[in-house]
Amino acid sequence: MGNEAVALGALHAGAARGIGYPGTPSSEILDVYNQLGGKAEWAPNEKVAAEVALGVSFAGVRAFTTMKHVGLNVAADVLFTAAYSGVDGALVFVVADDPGLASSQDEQDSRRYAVAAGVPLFEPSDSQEAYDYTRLAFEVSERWKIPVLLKLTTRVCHSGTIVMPRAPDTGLAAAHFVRNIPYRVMVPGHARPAHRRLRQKLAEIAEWNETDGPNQEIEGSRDLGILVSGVAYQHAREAASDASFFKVGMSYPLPMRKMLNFIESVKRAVVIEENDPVMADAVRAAGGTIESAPEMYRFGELNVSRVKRILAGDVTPEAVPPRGKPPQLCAGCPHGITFDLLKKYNCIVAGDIGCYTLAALPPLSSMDTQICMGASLGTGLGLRHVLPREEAKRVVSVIGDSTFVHSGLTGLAEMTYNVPPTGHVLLILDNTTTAMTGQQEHPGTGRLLDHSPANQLDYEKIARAMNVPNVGTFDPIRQPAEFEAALVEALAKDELTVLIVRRPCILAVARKGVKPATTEG
Ligand SMILES: Cc1ncc(C[n+]2csc(CCOP(=O)(O)OP(=O)(O)O)c2C)c(N)n1
Ligand code: SF4
Repeated sequence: MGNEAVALGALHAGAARGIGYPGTPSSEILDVYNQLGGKAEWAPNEKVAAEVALGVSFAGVRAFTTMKHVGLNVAADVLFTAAYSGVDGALVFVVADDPGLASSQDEQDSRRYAVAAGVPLFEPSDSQEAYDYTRLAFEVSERWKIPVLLKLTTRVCHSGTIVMPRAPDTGLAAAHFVRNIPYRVMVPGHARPAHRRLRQKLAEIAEWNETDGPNQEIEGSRDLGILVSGVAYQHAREAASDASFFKVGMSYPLPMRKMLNFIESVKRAVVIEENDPVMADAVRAAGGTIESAPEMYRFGELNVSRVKRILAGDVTPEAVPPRGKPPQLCAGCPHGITFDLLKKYNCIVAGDIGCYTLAALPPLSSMDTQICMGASLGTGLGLRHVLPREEAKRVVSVIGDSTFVHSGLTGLAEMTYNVPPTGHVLLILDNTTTAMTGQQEHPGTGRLLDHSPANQLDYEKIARAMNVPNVGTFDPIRQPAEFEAALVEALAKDELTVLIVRRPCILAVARKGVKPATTEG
């Protein structure tokens, strides 16, 4: 599997540590890396993960960080300035995009981040390349002292092809600290020259990509030439096996001279790329002429038949795939009880991301907003601030435990700082795991990535330390009446209330060998 290949590649590249935050389709990488003997850890969120990885690289050794595409939004602050500071060992951002939104709130294209931040980006098209490009990403990062993006997509992460590994890297430097204040303290006076250094590095890397980059020309008929990257290559090869191909392995900085030569060498040139027209725009900006997919193919994943349609210029409506069974909470999921209650009291629910987001769908239909991780606090407070009193009093923010640790803590600080006139009610749904992405640990579970014991955050103490006047913890299955009474009381008050709704996810309990810290009996 592509994700396993990345883990093996990182291990063979001698990475000292892999740090990430789970998110489909990237989540397996760190677990596999840990099973292979690598040092892996979950961070509270992607920004922290990227910062820890940057710190590891500042010690002169190799580090990588894993996340899904929206995680890069959270880590972007680190990425942009780390591009200026540079790294000392190596730093690879492994980012998994989700074209078609199999399990995400948007289908952004991470290649745009490489252009915006000014960092090299590799795009594997199968497991072998996932392995090879992981190794190459560490090498490029170390050679030019620059963070490197490795962009995966769902099909690359979760499909399997045979991988031939290479001998692991040896003779890597041990961790050590060398003071270098002008390069690592990004105040304006240091950042201005750092920006110039970054552009110089990118110019050099662009030249390297022209001559030595992992780009491949596949000879075929000169009647049709296809410029392609990532998994789109697999679909295009099958859709037009006679064509010539120029397959881009490093998509930023692009090997533009080679691309233009290829385009000029064929009668008809078409770019096939998933999601955004990144290469199409770049070719045209460089003066090249190339056909690209009509706008309708920008949405969703490509496949062989869609590529055939693009090549045929077919813009008739596509067949709508049969609707699958809508996802639902597991039977007996503890989240169900909470949303039954919120529905009963006609609450306006500012929701968040996790299994509990399924409460937005019928039959519960009892979540009103969901934007990004942690947004339940801010959006709920915004509604409370301006809605007429009777409506404002019905607003409740609901967040899962992993999401609360990821990005709810600052929202809670906002709740206690800019207090709405009607107060506010926050429910933390503590099922003692990150259920949605496959039961990963986090700082609130009291266990590390390998499930060994660790410090456990205490949400009650956190809320009290932030001066929330009403705080309580309830087991919705063992204490349904008490939980309901506390919710009713909280909705009636013009005060701040945090209720921790604690009941382990039934799948986490069932998982062999792992006993949730708060499971009773
Ligand atoms: C920035 C970002 N990172 C990762 C994800 C993937 N993701 C979605 S929900 C979630 C956490 C779910 O855990 P929790 O809040 O505890 O709810 P549960 O699924 O356990 O009910 C994660 C990691 C995401 N959507 N956005
Ligand atoms: S995996 Fe756990 S949290 Fe998610 S729906 Fe099932 S029981 Fe609920």
